Amino acid sequence: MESEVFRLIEKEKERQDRNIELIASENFVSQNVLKALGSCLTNKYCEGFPAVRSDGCGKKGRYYGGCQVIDEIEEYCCSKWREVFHTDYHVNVQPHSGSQANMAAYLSVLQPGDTILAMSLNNGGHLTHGSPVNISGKVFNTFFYDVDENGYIDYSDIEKKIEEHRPALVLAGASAYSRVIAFDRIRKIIDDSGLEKKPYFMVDMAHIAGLIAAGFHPSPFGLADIITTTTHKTLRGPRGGMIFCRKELASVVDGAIFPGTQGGPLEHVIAAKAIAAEEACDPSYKEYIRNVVINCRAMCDEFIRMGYEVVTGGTDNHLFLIDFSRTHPDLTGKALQDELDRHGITLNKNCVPNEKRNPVQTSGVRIGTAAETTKGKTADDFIAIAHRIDAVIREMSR
Ligand code: DSN
Repeated sequence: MESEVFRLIEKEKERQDRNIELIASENFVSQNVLKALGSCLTNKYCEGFPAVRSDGCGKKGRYYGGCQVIDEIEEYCCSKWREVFHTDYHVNVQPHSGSQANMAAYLSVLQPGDTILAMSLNNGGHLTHGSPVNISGKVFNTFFYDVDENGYIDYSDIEKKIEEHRPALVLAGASAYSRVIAFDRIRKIIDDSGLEKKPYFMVDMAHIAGLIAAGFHPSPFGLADIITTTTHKTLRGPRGGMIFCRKELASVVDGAIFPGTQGGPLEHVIAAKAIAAEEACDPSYKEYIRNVVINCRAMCDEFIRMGYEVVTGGTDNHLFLIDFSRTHPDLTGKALQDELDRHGITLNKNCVPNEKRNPVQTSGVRIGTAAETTKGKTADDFIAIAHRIDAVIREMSR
């Protein structure tokens, strides 16, 4: 029986093929990733962890029979991701999403009520980094560090707030920050702090994980105690999450995922994550990420040439933010997002530093180049897209 759902999937596929996709957190996966997602692995319950862990640490053993092949797949996935990031950290590939990975990471080393210091959401941070509307902000006592007047992370603010709030965990990572994050500086600030019990250093590298894997952003491995990521942004894998940690934290991290916050792992997704890791090990992936960064710079520079204000005045990674508050004070991010949707260009509205509007309206947009670079777009194509967006804005401003 042909299902109505397949008609709708086909319709969505046509939209994805036709439109220009500039949402910085999206990408297009390979046919092999899709094949694994649609495989028989979805039929298997396998709560727990592989009976043998290739790194020798973490929790072991499943609560169901018949998991021999599943064990092989999950362990293969873990070892491939260690290869991608050239690390001997323990890795848990079971988180269903970035949010799940973050919550489990917090619960692995913190108690409810403990203090977290994270980047503020309005200035590029992440909803699951302690926002009061997210469970992370309800369970933990969160304080935020800010960006400076140029939009760069204010490292002196991190230093000051560590002394002031004495957090149990300091978090680095962002969903809308276009510059390099100096993980080494934050590590040093933590180490040099006067706190008797040093806070854990956690990095959520979700957005920039692909750049780290390909060597286009400094790595947090060796510096952070716990590192979380999604697998579907620049890593170009299935929707999902992962947690890396120092080996001594392996058991508490695994326990925080299962039984702490999740039940049965999604082994079809884990298989797809393993395929994404294989793909990230291929030399063509480094070339892909190089192009993502080149394309992002080209497009960002073109907007600046046309007179737009870009937060921090540029980009080091796969995204940038346009701030309309001074150049187009009447234009909201939402209005532009909606209008571009009608022109077949997809992006998202975004708060900008010192935002005066609410998060539903916003004064800016976020633009990313990971997805369209996968489709084969070049720097010239991105420059042409910048002009199409400019034409829409001019039309709206008449
Ligand atoms: N929702 C995700 C993003 O768009 O950045 C958060 O990582």
